[in-house]
Amino acid sequence: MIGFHLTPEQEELRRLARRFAQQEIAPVAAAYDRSGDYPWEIIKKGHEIGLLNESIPTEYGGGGMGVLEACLIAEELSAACAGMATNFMANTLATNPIVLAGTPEQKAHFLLPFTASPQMAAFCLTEPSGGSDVAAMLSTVRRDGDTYVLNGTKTFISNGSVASLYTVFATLDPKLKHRGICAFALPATTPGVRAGRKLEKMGQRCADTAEVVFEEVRLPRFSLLGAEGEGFKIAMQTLDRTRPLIAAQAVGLARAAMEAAIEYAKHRVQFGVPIARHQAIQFMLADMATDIEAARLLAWQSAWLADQGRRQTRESAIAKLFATDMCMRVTTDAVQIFGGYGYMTEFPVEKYMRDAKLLQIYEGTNQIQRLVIARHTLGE
Ligand code: COS
Repeated sequence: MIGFHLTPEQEELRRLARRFAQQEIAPVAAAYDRSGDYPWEIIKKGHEIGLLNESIPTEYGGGGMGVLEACLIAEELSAACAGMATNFMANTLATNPIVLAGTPEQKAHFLLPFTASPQMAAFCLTEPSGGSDVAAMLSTVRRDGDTYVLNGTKTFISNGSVASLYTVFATLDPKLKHRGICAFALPATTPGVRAGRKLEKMGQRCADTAEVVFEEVRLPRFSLLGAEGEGFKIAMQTLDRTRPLIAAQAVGLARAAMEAAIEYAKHRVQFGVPIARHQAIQFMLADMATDIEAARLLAWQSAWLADQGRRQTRESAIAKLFATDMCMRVTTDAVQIFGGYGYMTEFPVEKYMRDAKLLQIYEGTNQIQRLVIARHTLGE
């Protein structure tokens, strides 16, 4: 039996997230977009009501929620501001390797103090030389007695300059390819760790994106997540669980763009009638509504599979690909429906379009998603 209804708890969570997003985030989204400031006030409130760290088990101070619940939150936050949502979601991305691969002692050590107050974590995978070919990373780690020594530069790191906790990937030897990669958890205060300048972006401007540099960073063995050489799989398993959230984010952002377009089309008069009466506009709105529904179902399906403990690499890639390409189309069409006004910064839709572009790029470009889907489709 297939059911598409949410449980009363999930409905309540959705209402909570929607209320928070519409009351606290939406009114300040444009101002944060202009200033590019990091929205600590919003993060603090989100932490207070349990919308941060939702995926961390309750015994470590988190919300103990599944991927589906995380999708519900992501959709609602993104409908108010995709950049703010990215800050929340990057925190989930970064803490997932600890949740997935940490021992109970590591989880208690890294997560308990972290969840006790509003703090952020960052997932340090991408490097200046590349983000798609993870196995080719250049950051290195070497054993030195009872310690590891980490060196390398990571870039485009969400929450990079504001995080107090990092999960970092580095290789024992680049020649080992994916089998040499190790995953570590470490506090940002570890000597040798330096967050670089915040990078200026086209959209999602209040989302922190920065370079993080590791210079002779000495770590105890306790920092290693999983076994040596398991880092690649930990990163992939993490992304399998977070790509549905990006799909849900795309649904929320597209929904906001469609709602703005509907409102505008009902009031903008051309040729003597509101433009919503013209079939050209109606068909655009119909396509938006259809695509949004389809994308949400894909996001929920991949999230549901993850919550069943099933491997859903293919499904999460499909959801991420379809939903984020959909979001780019919908936000672009929303600007089109607004016409000249849509291109002006005093209306919200140009921000939606700028914010949408990043969704096709981060957490694996959509070309990488196609590659993953093709390999699974070909049975490789
Ligand atoms: N779950 C578990 N294991 C996985 C996996 C997954 N999702 N994906 C791959 N693996 C395993 C494979 O089974 C293989 O295992 P064996 O060593 O036992 O053979 C190993 O990992 C290597 O896999 P593969 O050969 O597919 O690796 P590739 O180097 O070809 O890379 C892609 C695979 C391209 C899919 C990967 O590098 C990727 O996802 N890149 C994008 C990364 C990304 O999203 N970056 C954004 C940064 S985060 S904002």
